[in-house]
Amino acid sequence: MHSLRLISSSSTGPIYRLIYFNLKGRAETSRMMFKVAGVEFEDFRIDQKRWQNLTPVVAPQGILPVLEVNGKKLPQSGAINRYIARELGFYGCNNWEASRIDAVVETIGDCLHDLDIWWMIRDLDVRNKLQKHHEGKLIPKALARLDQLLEENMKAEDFLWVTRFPWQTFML
Ligand SMILES: N[C@@H](CCC(=O)N[C@@H](CS)C(=O)NCC(=O)O)C(=O)O
Repeated sequence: MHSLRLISSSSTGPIYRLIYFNLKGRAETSRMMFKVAGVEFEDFRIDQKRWQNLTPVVAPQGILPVLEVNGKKLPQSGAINRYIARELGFYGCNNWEASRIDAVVETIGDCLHDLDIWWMIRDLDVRNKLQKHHEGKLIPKALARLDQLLEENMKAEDFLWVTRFPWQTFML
């Protein structure tokens, strides 16, 4: 078993450990935020073969990612990303900006949800048909909505985020 070493972001800052599989998947946005902000965290990657044995210890809910902050556990990638974004300054400058960022994140989420469904289908015929539908309709529509939101955000005069990445950037 890996030693559960703790790394501090500074002598006084919180101790972060991000636990996930050795994949980008649902943890890469969080990893990128830590890296770009220059905040140390333990990038704890679990070998999928050993996952069943480790589950109760590292992930009481049986799913990853889990973020530990000073030993306290937070599940759900959306909650983890928002927590890190707020802590490290990637969530706009006010409630309006945060909500505009959320709108982009949710639009990306719609797309990922469709891809998740496609990915789960094992029947190749059904999968290919769905892929055509996704490529022809769903994804272009979602991307058009995304473009529209991003353009509006960039034009908005009251938007101060040009000085700091919004966390949606790390999902794109
Ligand atoms: N909504 C959750 C979904 C988490 C999830 O499904 N994680 C998968 C890996 S991507 C998992 O832990 N699977 C292990 C298992 O089901 O045994 C999130 O976004 O964190």
